[in-house]
This record gives sequence, C-alpha cells and structure tokens, in this order.
Amino acid sequence: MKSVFPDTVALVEVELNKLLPAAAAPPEKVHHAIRWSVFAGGKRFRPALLLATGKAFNATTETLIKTACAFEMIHTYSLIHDDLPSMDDDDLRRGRPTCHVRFGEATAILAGDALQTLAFRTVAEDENLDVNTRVALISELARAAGTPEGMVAGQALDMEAEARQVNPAELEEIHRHKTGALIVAAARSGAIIGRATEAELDAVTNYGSHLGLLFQITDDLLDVTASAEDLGKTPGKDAESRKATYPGLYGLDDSREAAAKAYRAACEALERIDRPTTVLRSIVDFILNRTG
Ligand code: GRG
Repeated sequence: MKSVFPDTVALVEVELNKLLPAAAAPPEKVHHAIRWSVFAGGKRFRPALLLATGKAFNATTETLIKTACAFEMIHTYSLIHDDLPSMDDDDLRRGRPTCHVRFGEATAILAGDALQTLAFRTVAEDENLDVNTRVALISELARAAGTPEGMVAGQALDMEAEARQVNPAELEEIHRHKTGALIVAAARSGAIIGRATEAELDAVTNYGSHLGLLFQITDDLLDVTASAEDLGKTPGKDAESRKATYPGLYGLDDSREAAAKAYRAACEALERIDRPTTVLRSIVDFILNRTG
C-alpha cells in the first residue's frame, strides 16, 4: 500500500514495535492479534500528518514520535472494531484476514481495547514531553476518539443512518466525526507539541478539517472505483450495506467536484499558516490523488 512518506512509515513502525507488548509475552493471543493488525501495512497517514505538522512548528521527531504512534494505535483499534461481525462484518483489511477472522471475535475485541488504552498510556508516560503538554494531548485524543465530538459518535451516527437516506448535512456530520475528528486532532497535536499559538491552532484545525473531509470523500470514491488489491479491503461494501457516502448521495462526478472543493479549501487554509508548509501541502496532494 502506498504511503504519504515511506521514511515516516519506517520511523513509525520501529517505534510501534518498541511500544507494543511482545508477542511472546502472555497473554500471547491478544498480543499476536495486536501485532497482526498494527503491522499489516497501513499508510500511517495520521502519524505522518502529526509529524509533518509538528515539524512545521519546529518540534523535534523525538517529541512527536510517541504521540504519532498513539494516533496509529487508536486508528488501528477503530479498524479492528469496525470490522467486527456486529459492526461492518468485514473479512479483509489491509490486504489480510481481519483480526476477528484470524483470532476470533473475543480476542479481536480485547486487541482493540488494549490498543486504545495503550495509546493513552503512551502519551501519559512520554518523558520527552512536559506534563501539561501530555494532558493537552490526552484531551485531544480522547475528544477525537470518543463521543460526542469524535469517532465513536460518528460510527454510531453512521450505523443509525444505514437503514435510510441521509441528507447532505447528515452525511457531512457523519464524516466529520467518524474520520475527520482524528485527522484534525493529529494535525493539532503536532502543532500543540510545537507550541503553536491559539491563532495558529485555529488555522491548523481549519486545514485538518478540510483535509479530513477530502480523505473521506476519496475513501468513498475508492470504495466504488478501486480494486481489492489496491484497497487492501473488500470494495463495494459501502453500497452493499447501504452506507451513507458521497457517491451514494451525489454520484461520482459531483463527488469528484466535492473532493476538488475540499482540496482547494485545505490549500487555502495552509496559506494562513505562516510557517514552512510545503510538506503539509504535499499531504493534501497525496490524499487527492491516492489510489488506496
Ligand atoms: C469502531 C469506534 C469505532 C469506529 C470505527 C474507522 C472507523 C470508525 C470506521 C472505518 C470505516 C471507514 C472505511 C472509514 C473511512 C475512513 C477510514 C478510517 C479509512 C481507513 O483509514 P486508512 O485509509 O487505513 O488510513 P490504513 O489501513 O491505511 O491505515
């Protein structure tokens, strides 16, 4: 699977390997399941975004890397739980059998739970950060992952909407919570570690929010247009389970236009950040043009 920055993938994976429990340590099955899902070849988009935003604000890799991994842990937990039979009931993720297919449902639930708590522990115990910064980051992560502002709320809204046609405002609300919140928080967390001012944080929030929407629209489009090989998961599932999506509501052409609009808005938001933003711009380009 293609990533935003291959160097970032290596960096993040080395650190994740240190942070995750050893597969040989008991309870081995849960630890195997965690590693199975984490090291399955994800794009590491959220860590890459956090690192790039932090770097734009002059933060060092040392101060950013553990929080970047915490975002990947939360993200992977959400994918494991999203794939469960009681949720999306998926067999394929990141190009391999899903966690519950490989290890059983109870172990998959525990692996997701463990990844979520390990994410918070990782930030709480990061000695490269002062305690106030750790608390601010834990708050960002909890708000973005939970409810009412975050991913859990988005997932609940999404499930509730499956049985009916959503309107445009509802669709945007689902996307902003389910996918956008964690992406916004990743960008903000990099800026927080880089000691951005409140005004700068607002600008980063604006950038992250347009980028998050672009990410979700391209995700919806790829579910219609890409192959299982490119996606690493089963395509066409959104339509099959009557999910609320951009192509479902607007059709392909208007969805591509919505993606172009979100792309332009993300680029404009960057113009209001008086820092070196070339890398943040290349992330927007990558998301617009991604194939998986
Ligand atoms: C279970 C609380 C809970 C939430 C689940 C993540 C999620 C919420 C649902 C997944 C459904 C989905 C396809 C959402 C679209 C956006 C998304 C999260 C795509 C997957 O992220 P990528 O493309 O995946 O970054 P990789 O594998 O590259 O990390």
